[in-house]
Amino acid sequence: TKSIRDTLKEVIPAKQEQLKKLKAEHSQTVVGDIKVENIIGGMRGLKSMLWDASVLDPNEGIRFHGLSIPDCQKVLPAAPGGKEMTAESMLWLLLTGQVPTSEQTRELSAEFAAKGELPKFLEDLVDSFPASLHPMTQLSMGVAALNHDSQFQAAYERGIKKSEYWTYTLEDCLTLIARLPALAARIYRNVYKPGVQIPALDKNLDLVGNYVKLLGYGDNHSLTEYLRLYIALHGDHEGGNASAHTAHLVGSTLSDPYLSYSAALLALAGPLHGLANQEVLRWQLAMQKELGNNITHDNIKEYLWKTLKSGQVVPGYGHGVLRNPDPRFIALQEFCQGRPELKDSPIIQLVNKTFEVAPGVLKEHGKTKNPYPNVDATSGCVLYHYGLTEFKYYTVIFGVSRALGALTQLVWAKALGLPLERPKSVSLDVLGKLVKA
Ligand code: AMX
Repeated sequence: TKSIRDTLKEVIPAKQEQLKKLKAEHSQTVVGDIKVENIIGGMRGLKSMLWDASVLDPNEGIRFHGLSIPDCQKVLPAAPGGKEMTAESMLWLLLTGQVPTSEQTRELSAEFAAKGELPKFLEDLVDSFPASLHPMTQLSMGVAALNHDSQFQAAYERGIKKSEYWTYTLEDCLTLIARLPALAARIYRNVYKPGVQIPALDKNLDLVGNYVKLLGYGDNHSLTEYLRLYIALHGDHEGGNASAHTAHLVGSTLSDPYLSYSAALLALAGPLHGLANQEVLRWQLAMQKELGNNITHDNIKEYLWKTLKSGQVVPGYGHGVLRNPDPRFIALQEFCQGRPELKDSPIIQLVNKTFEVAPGVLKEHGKTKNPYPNVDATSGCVLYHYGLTEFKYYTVIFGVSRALGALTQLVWAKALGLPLERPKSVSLDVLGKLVKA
C-alpha cells in the first residue's frame, strides 16, 4: 500500500503547478472589494487567505476537498469493529485530497500508536501543573514543549532547501498528532482522576481508540464511536476561524508546527470559539435545574428570553459564516437518534427541545445573522451523558481534533511556499482619509 508520505509526494506537484499558473496569469486580477465594514468588523467575509483542505458554504456547511459530511460518513474507512469514520481517515483526506483504503488508515494508526508515547520530561512537566490550571493552558504548554523534538527546527538550523520544508513539517505534524492522545489524556487524569495508573498505548488501536482508553473509558464502545465521529467532524473548518488562522499565521514565520499549534490552542480556548461547548452545557444544565419537571416549549422559550434580556448570547447558536443549522450538529444529533441509550437521555432530549424553539426566538430577537445551532449546541451535552462530566476539559478534545486540519495546512503552506503573513493595518485617521478620497 502507498504510504501517506508517498501519496503526498505524488499530489503536491499538481497543486504547485496550479498555484504557479494562478500567480503567473492572475496576480493582478481583482476578486473582491474591501469595505470599511470588513476592516472594522473582524474581516468577516473577506476572501484573503489560501486554505485548500476545506471550504465552508454558508448554507450547506463544511466540505472537505469537496466531500460533505454525509459523503465522508459514507466513504471514509471506520476502525475495525466500528462504523464511524476515524481521525486517520479524515487526516488522510485533508492532507492528500484522496479517500484512503482501510489498510492505509490502519498503517497510519499503527504508526501513531508506535510513536505516541510522551518523552519523560514532558510527563514530568505535565505532572507538575496544579490541577487548578485550566486544561487548555496545560495542553498548549505541553504542545509547545513537544517542540523539543522538532525535526523542522533541527533541519532549519542545519540549513535546508525551501523545497524540503514540507517533508520535515510533515514529520513534526504526524509526531504531534501521534502524541496528542497521551498528552491530552494525562492532563485529564491529573486534573480529575489523580493517582490512577494511565495504561500504555495499544498498538492495535486507532488514534481515538487509544485516546479513549487512556482517558479511562476504553470499555465504552458507544463513547469511542462518538469520539471518532466528533474528532473527524471537528477536524477542519476552513482557515479563517481563530484557531486555524492562528496556526497559519504563526507557522508563516517558520515557527515549527508544535509552536504554531500551541498558539492555535490558545485561540481555541476563547468562549466565542472552542469554549462554547462547555458554555452550552453549563447553560443547558442551569435550564434543566430551573425548569425541573416542567420542560415544555413555552418554558424553554421563556428561559431563552431571560438569557437574551440579561444581555447574554444563547450559547451554541449563531456562526461567523454559517446561515443554516450546522451539518456537524445534524450528524451528531443523528448519531444520538440511532442509539437508544442516547435517545432517552434527559440532557440530549433537552438539547432537541431547545433546537425546536431557539431559532424562532432568535429570529424574533433579530440580532444574530444566524439563528440556528452550531456544532457546540450538542457536542458537550453528549459527552456529559456518557459520564464525561468535567466540562472544563471539553475544549481539549476539540483541540485534539482541530490539529488534523490546522497541521495539514502547515504542511501545504510549506509545500506551496506560502510567504510570511502580514496584512496592512490602518489607523482611524488613515481610514477617515481613505473614505473621503
Ligand atoms: N445569541 C444572542 N445574540 C447573538 C447570538 C446568539 N447566539 N449570536 C450572535 N448574536 C448577536 C451578536 O452578539 C451581535 O450582537 P451585537 O451587534 O450587539 O454585537 C449580533 O448578534 C450579530 O452577530 P453575528 O454577525 O450574527 O455573529 P458573529 O459573526 O459576530 O459571531 C458567534 C458569531 C458564533 C461568535 C456568535 O453567534 C455567538 O456569540 N454565538 C454564541 C457562542 C457560540 O455558540 N460560539 C461557537 C461558535 C462555533 C465555534 O467556534 N465552536
